Amino acid sequence: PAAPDPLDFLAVDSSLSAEETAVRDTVREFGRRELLPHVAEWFEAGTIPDPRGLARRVGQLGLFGMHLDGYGCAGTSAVCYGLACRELEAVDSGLRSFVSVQGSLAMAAIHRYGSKEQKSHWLPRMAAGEAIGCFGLTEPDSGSDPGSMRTRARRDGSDWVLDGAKMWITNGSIADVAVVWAATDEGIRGFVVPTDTPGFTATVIHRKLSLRASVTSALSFDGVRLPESARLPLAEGLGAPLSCLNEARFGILWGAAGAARACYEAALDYAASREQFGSPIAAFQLTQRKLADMVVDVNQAALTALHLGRLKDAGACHHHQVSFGKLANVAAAQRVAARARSLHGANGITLDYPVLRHMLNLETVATYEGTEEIHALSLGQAVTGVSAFR
Ligand code: TGC
Ligand code: FAD
Repeated sequence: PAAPDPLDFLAVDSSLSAEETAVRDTVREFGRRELLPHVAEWFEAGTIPDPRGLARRVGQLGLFGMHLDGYGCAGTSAVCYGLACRELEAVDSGLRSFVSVQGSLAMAAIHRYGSKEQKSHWLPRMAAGEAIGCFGLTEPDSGSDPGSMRTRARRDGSDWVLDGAKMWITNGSIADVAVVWAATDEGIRGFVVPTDTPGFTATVIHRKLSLRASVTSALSFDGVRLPESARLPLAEGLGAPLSCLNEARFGILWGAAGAARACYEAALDYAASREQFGSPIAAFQLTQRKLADMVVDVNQAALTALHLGRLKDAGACHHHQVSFGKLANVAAAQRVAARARSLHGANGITLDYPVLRHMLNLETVATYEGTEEIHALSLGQAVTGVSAFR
């Protein structure tokens, strides 16, 4: 057999189909040419400077809601969607978030729970990147326990009136439409809220030290009046937003494999070129141990992602298995990023190298879409049959 390729040690990508390989290569090329040269600057500035231009470009490539069928969406496999997330997050977690919030959260919610009118109105524009969506579940006092939300929608004649606040909402201030989850007398319901509706405000959250190349916002609803046609008719109860989270968590477990790979590749390059004590640092046993640990984590994460992708395409991926992937792959990526950063010495703390940027981003990735504790409890529940959330 041929010697393993250091950049794909277990030859994980050798089992990709021609279509999957094409998606991987297209998104990788897009990332390397159009995003990577700018992303450190965006991270430093704490924003994405032209989100509408970026959205249109991502729309042209067909990446928004690419795993959904109809309404202008590409209808690819879950593995293709995962590969796109992997390649985007190899550039920056914030850019994967930009795509996954739109496709896996806002569009997926409308696609699964929306009326025909809601789907025809929003999905084609969102797929094309002409409209940007966000997803409001978390609140200032309700994060891991979304069932405790205080945002309320009450009926007023044939309308609904929405009051409350959401916090930490990706793309909130640049969105045209917000999918907002609220408590009602009938249980938790979802609403499709155009962001120009009177009473809706979005405020950018500043001073983040993680996921800086991403817009994060606080939303507030002050008597936002909505017609009944704004309610997602098929969404009933907390299970509805949670099922959207499964879609986004699936993208994240692939994305984390991409961030891990990028850190490992940077470390491999640096180890070969940086000399100390008369040798490249790659020649030292302690450096090789770090690289060996990285290559194990990177390849295990890639295998886990591909396996869960195959299960998902077969309609057999349970949400506890998605929790397994999110927990395992984000933790692997955090280990890889930390080792890669240390291997870069002082250079590793700058934006001239990608490692600390990824390491900082991964703090968010380990927190959103269910913290590591929440996914550990999900696995605990799955294997013991006992819920320990409360
Ligand atoms: P619990 O009673 O267990 O569940 C309520 C109902 O939901 C069902 N369910 C799920 N359904 C689908 N997928 C899942 N993952 C599900 N988890 C639970 C469950 O079976 C039940 O159904 P039914 O029919 O019996 O009513 O609910 P709980 O209140 O005990 O909470 C469970 C818990 C803690 C797992 C859940 O609330 C949770 O996942 N918490 C974490 C919250 C979270 O992940 N928030 C993410 C916000 S969005 C975000 O972060 C976007 S970042 C995006 C980016 O930039 O990329
Ligand atoms: P808390 O729930 O207050 O948790 C604090 C700590 O307590 C954590 O360590 C947690 O694991 C632990 N904890 C909580 N419950 C338990 C328990 N039962 N057992 C053990 N430990 C527990 N949300 C959205 O709705 N939409 C978005 O687009 C979005 N984008 C985000 C972007 C960024 C950059 C960030 C940072 C967050 C985003 N979020 C978004 C919010 C994210 O989903 C929440 O931050 C996350 O769910 C955790 O909630 P919390 O921050 O309130 O922490």
